[in-house]
Amino acid sequence: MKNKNVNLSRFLSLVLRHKPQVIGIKLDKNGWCSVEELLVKMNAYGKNITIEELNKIVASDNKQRYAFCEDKKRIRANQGHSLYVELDLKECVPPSILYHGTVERFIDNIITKGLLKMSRQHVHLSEDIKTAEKVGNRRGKAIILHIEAGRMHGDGFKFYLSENGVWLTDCVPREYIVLE
Ligand code: HQG
Repeated sequence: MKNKNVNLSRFLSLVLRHKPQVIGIKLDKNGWCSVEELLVKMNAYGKNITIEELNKIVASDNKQRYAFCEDKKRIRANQGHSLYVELDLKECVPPSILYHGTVERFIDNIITKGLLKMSRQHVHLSEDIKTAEKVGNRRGKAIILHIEAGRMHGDGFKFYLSENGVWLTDCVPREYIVLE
């Protein structure tokens, strides 16, 4: 059951952040899609899921990746999109230091070009080292970069805090990156 939900959650991430066309749905400009249509199309695609299972995934996802709108008729991913969607992110003042977990093979490039958003809409940063370690460990042995977010903000860079607590920014120039 747990594995089934992990699988479904991964699939939801694909559909709601990257490729809704896989099951033939469209997201609106804010990233929302109809819950009813999502369930029908996922089941038609062979991903058996009930509304109860979807509710459970949304409520228990370890990173709160998904959210329902108020009347629960629509659903979207809170962040992490590669598709362009307007999330109406809250611009916020960041803490003085934020963290980014990456791996050795990217370091030379990061030192040359800074942190870039690559295929996503933003560079993702976290408030704690543990989260950054998890993010980096997805790709190998995590290397943690300390980002001088307070100084960046003072210099005019914008920061956003997603609904699920991920700090987002457009890029991090190399001079704000401290390699530990
Ligand atoms: C790296 C997951 C070379 C960057 C995670 C990262 C996170 C560069 C990769 C969320 C670079 C992009 C985001 C440069 C950045 N040259 N490599 N100039 N600038 N990179 O997946 O931060 O499970 O787009 O270090 O837990 O790894 O999807 O970003 O390694 O929260 O919810 O390029 O995705 O969450 O990879 O992960 P990603 P990320 P979910």
